[in-house]
Amino acid sequence: MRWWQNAVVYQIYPRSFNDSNGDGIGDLPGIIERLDYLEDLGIDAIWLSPVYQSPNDDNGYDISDYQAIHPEFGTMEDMDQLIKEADRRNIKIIMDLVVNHTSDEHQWFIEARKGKDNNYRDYYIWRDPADDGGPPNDLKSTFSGSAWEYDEKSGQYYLHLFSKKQPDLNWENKNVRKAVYDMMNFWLDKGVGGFRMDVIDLIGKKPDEKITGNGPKLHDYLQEMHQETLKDKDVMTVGETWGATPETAKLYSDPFREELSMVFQFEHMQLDEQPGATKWDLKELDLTELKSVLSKWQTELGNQGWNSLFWNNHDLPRIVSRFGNDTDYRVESAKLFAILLHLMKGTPYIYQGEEIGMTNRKIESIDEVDDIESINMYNERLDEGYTKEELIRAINVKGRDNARTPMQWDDTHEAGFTTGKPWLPIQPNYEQINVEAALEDKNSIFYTYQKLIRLRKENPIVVWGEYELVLPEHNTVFAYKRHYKNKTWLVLANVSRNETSLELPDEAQAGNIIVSNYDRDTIDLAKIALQPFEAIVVELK
Ligand code: TEU
Ligand code: CA
Repeated sequence: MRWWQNAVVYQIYPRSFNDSNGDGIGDLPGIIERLDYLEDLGIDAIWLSPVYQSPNDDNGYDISDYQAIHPEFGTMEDMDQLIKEADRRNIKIIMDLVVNHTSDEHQWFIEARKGKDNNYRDYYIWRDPADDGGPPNDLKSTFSGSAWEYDEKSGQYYLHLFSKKQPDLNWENKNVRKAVYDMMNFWLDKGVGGFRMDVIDLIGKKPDEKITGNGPKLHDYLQEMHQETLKDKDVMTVGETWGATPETAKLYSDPFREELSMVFQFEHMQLDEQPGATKWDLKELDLTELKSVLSKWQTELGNQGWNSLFWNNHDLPRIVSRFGNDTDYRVESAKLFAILLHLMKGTPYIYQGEEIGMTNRKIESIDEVDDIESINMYNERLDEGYTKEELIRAINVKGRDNARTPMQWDDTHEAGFTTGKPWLPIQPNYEQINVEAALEDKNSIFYTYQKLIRLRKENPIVVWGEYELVLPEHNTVFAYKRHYKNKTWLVLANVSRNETSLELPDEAQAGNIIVSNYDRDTIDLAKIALQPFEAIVVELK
């Protein structure tokens, strides 16, 4: 067994975690101050969103120096200290590796821009204009508009699949690859526990053929990377792969192929958008689809891959507001989604604030928005004729600021996040929803997460048990079993605000109740009445 197979990872978005010096921006010393809290929760690793030098066009995902810490987050000494202090608590630090692109203020791009014969020119992707002088083709940026930006000086365009301040690196250039591997080894030598690899499925792109994800050389690069950096190191790696299917996930994570430990797949996070459209084109979730997608991932990887399990990250809306109910059943539904996910096979990830049931942010106008993706989409779609109201609604439902409001630590000034003014406003509900209150209430969401993490450590059935979906057609109950040796656990979750009756007369007798979000201590499987958003895990006799 590898250490990450029974581990739980906690994602920190450093700008919004904890500010130690009152400038309104979370920082590395602020994280160190809260390590005891994370140890108490029981996590094994922290995925740290980028803390590198950056002009912050995309909040740190535009890196201008991979081997320097942004002064707003602290110093390299602080970083070393964080690794050391985390290690004392048996917590590993997983760095965010953003190597599909750099910042346009990275030294490599500053050089490359100097002209066609510069030594760094080929570190990036340049093309001549089309015959009409326009961009080489109609590839689009994820952040709206063309993926090509014109460079006056050389009369060529460069590729940027994200903002124009995030030029794409040319992975076909072996000097680029070598430079990335050297940088990774710098961090590995510092003792980091691994990498989360930003949009790694894009590095094999063939822009002239309009292939972005899953390009022909992608797996060659990852195998080469493994040989040059990860080999023989006891680290975990997780690739961010929006387009992954179970088939391609196995290519990344089959241990014999020596690429990555696992990937983030996003199929379950795209079920509330219209098929073939974008995340902004909203649709109601159909629970049977969620059940079938997650069950497919649970069963199809077999021994050739490993799942990562998540509902949230810094790009996604809060799960309790998204698929749960953040008003009447906030506590119940937050626990329900925790139980559903943490009883599955794979490595669970918790995004900061999820463990206390933090909610989406509500905005009324575009001036309140920080996220570049939302702002660009808003401007583009206004021009296309959408109304302000529908765009604000889409941002309220799907915008990335939803997950980025500062962590709510207590009910004092600015939720205990900062002594100054936070970079993004604190949510008005911080007086009720905060860490201090959660720690004082033995029935809080926090303690459900703590318990679920402990269950994984103490019960091989959670780590290794075979998964079986029960009642696939039921449109409000998500139920599944895990089987291991001669044990079976049944997970039952009523994903709705209505009481739901259920009959499972053919089941074995219910035995011990392992977890429950309604304080239940018995259950009769022949006739079950599930409360709104009730979730329960029971061992079968
Ligand atoms: O995200 C990849 C990505 O494609 C997202 O922009 C995604 O499409 C969108 O946010 C969905 O809501 C990664 C990082 O996680 C994100 O924060 C960065 O902005 C992006 O890469 C560029 O580095
Ligand atoms: Ca600070």
